[in-house]
Amino acid sequence: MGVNAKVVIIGCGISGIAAAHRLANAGFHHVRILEATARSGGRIKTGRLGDNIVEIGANWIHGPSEENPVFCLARQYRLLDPEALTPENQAMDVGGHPPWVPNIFSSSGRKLNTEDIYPALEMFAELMYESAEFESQGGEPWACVGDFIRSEAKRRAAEEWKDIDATTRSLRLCVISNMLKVECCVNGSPSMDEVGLGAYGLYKTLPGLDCTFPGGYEGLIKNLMSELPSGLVTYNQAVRCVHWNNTEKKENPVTIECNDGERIVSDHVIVTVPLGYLKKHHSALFRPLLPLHKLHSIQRLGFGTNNKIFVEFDSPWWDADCEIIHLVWEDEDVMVDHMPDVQRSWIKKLFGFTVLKPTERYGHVLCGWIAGHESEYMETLSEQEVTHTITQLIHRFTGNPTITPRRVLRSQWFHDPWTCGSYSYPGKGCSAQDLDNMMEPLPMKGSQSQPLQVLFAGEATHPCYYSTVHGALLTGWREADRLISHYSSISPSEPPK
Ligand code: 6YU
Repeated sequence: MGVNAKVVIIGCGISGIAAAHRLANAGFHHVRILEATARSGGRIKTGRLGDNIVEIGANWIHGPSEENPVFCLARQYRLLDPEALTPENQAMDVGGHPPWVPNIFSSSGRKLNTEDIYPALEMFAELMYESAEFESQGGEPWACVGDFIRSEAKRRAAEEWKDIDATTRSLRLCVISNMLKVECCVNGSPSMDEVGLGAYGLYKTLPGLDCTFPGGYEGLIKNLMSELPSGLVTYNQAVRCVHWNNTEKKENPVTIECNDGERIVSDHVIVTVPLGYLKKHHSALFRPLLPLHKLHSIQRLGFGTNNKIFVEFDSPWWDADCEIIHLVWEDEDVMVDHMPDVQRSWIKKLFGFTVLKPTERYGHVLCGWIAGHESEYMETLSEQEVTHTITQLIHRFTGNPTITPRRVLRSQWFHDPWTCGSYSYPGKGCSAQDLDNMMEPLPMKGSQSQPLQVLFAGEATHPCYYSTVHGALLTGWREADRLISHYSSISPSEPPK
């Protein structure tokens, strides 16, 4: 019967593709993906800036080593550079923070001496490490990571840097502000004040030094798609409503209503829409509505915006070995990571740039990173306004008014109607239970109705790898396996449909 069950998957991102792949390989003949847009990949999206490939969405394989299925697939499809495949690369355990060589500029147009501010970077790394420990200790002396970092940094600075001159001490606190903005990008949160301290440690890292796809992340999608039966995906087919638990229907208890009015009946639906979309549309997307505990978890989990601004130059203004550029505002020793006046000061939220390497492949291209409401506001500006503001910023921090970007390209994830932001983070008051609730299929256990009508996959449903491609992929496999084992446990005498 399993192979005859009708399964509809909503969304053709990596989790939807992974679920379809697994089901098709297990012999399920009636699998369909409905995708709102004209393309596969969702938040894996490779674009172009002039002659260069750039990643509009996911950038790295986080923790490329044997336990990471994205790494294993990329290796199988021969999509990686030789360095990424070396045992040394796979064994490197950097705890999610690669040791990049920095250049640090300040708002008064100086390049800072890394040695002077190194103690601030070290203190920040310690505090982030400690933030992750509260989860296992079961206690939360502060409600959010931001409060913990600020109050501890203030206390430790007074104690440990008491003999340092006031200007350097203040500058180090400004560096902590900058690092909080980096963390907003890493976490996809508007501010570290929104990230729950008790749940921060739920995220787990894998060993391996983060690597990129030289030919673009979308190569992974293309390879996986080429192994699916043709015609399995219907593009430009947005789903409006999932009608489930129709107790009058013994067969195909789920009806999927599309935006164009088409109604598709099925036994199971795997919902992979992003958490941002779910937050906004859950009340229209499900009939009957989702159970309350699931709704509360959807609300408690955070989903924020992290955007990139690619900037190409004729020649570099950073050091040859530089991998990351930090822009430190000298008026931020109060350790702020969000701007009270977003319209006037949105650019202050951009923490800096990563350098696209190797230069022989990319030329002189930087990727600026900006998270939060400031990032969402940036999306509303014209490309010219963004270019102008970025140019002014670089002039101010380098003290060189002649630097001119050749080309600029930015992502706009918040205004993407099918994503509504970038990725999820554990909000204040979140716990492991919320992630369990996210992945729980419907109807709930104990119900008399046909089981596993609505299943949930997607990055925001992974208990410890949320916000990543490998997390999303694993959730697709998980939900496919749930169906496969459901049918393999049903006795063969069960009447076929
Ligand atoms: C990673 C990285 N990375 C940067 C940026 C972004 C993300 N991620 P999808 O959205 O893909 O698919 C859903 C589909 O559903 C989609 O196609 C829709 O069109 C469709 N849909 C929606 N509504 C529909 C409807 N009604 N009907 C039909 N279809 C509908 N991950 O591993 N490495 O470098 C980055 C990054 C700018 C935006 C990332 C990264 C996140 C991944 O991209 C993302 O998780 C997956 O692609 C999601 O796949 P999916 O299938 O779930 O959804 C310490 C600590 C702290 C914790 N965080 C640390 C981790 C850091 C995360 N880092 C990210 C960083 C970057 C730079």
